[in-house]
Amino acid sequence: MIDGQIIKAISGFYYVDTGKGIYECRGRGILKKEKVNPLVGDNVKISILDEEEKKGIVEEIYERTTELIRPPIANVDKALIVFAIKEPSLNLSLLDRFLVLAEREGLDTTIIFTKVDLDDERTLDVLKPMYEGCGYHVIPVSTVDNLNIDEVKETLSGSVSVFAGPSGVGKSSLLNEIDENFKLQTGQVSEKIKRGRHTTRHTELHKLETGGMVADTAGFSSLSVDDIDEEELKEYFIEFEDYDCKFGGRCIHENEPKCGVKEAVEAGEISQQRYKSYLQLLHEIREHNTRKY
Ligand SMILES: Nc1nc2c(ncn2[C@@H]2O[C@H](COP(=O)(O)OP(=O)(O)OP(=O)(O)O)[C@@H](O)[C@H]2O)c(=O)[nH]1
Ligand SMILES: [Mg+2]
Ligand SMILES: [Zn+2]
Repeated sequence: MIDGQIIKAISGFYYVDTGKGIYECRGRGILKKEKVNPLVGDNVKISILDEEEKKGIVEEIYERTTELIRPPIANVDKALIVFAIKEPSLNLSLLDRFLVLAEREGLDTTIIFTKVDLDDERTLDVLKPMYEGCGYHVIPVSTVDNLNIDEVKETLSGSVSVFAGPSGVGKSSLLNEIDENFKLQTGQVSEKIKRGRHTTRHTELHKLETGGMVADTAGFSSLSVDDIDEEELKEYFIEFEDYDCKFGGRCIHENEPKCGVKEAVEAGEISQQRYKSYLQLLHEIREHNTRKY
C-alpha cells in the first residue's frame, strides 16, 4: 500500500497523487459502510490494482484537519470566497453563510469581489469597508482589467486553498490568470437570467508554481447552516467578539437588555447588514430545531 492525496473526484472515481503518478481509484466498500465519503484533499492509503494502468483502491483515509461539505474538500487552510459585484447579482446572505461555515472550520478566509470592471454603482465602496470592518481580508479583482491578480497570487502562495462561490462569478477565470497552464474551462453567464451555467462540475486541486495548492470547485447557490447550534452561531460573526453584554457569553444578541452587540449596531460600529444576516440565520436555525422535535 502507498500513501497519496486525492486531487480530484468525479462520479465515484478518486484521482490519487502518490508522487509517483496519479492513480484512478474506487473507494473500498468498508468506507461506504462506515459512511465516510472520501473528499478531495484527503490524505489516503491506496492499494494498487494495476501498476501499468495506474488503477487502485482507496483503503483508508487519514484524519482531516478541516472539512467542508460545500464545496466538498478536506485539509485546506485557506478559503477564498469569491462573489461577483454583479452578473450574477450579489447575494450577501449566501456570502455570510459561507463565512459562518468557514469560521466554524477555523479557516483563514479572504473575500474576493470579482467583475469590479462592471461596478458602475460603486457597490465596492460600501462592501469593502463593511467586510474589512469585520476583520476580513478583501480583494477586489477584475480579470478584464487585470486588477489585483498579484495580490491573489500572494495570498495563495505556499498554502492549500479553496476557491468557493456561486456559479458564474469567475472562479475558474481568475485561476486561469493566476497560472496560464491551468487552462480551466469557463462559461458565459446567461444573458436573460444573469446566472452562471455550472461550468465547473467537480472539485480539483492544482499545484501552484509558488508552492502550495489551490482547488477550483463547482458553484453553489444555497448553503444550509441548520446543523449549527443557536448559541454557537454568534461565535462565527467574528466582529461581535469585541463587545461585552450584560449576560456575557449567554447573550445571543437578540432581545437581551444591555447587549453590547445591539448597541454597536445602533452606533454604526457593527454593520446593520451583517446583524440582519445574523438574525436571519438565527431564526432559520431556531425554526429548524422546532420542527425537529
Ligand atoms: N466583466 C467581467 N467578466 C468576468 C470577469 N471574470 C470572469 N468573467 C466572466 O464571467 C463568466 C463566468 O466565469 P467562470 O470563470 O466560468 O465562472 P465560475 O465561477 O468558474 O463558474 P462555475 O464554474 O459555473 O462555478 C465568464 O464569461 C467570464 O468571462 C471579470 O473580472 N469581469
Ligand atoms: Mg468554474
Ligand atoms: Zn449581546
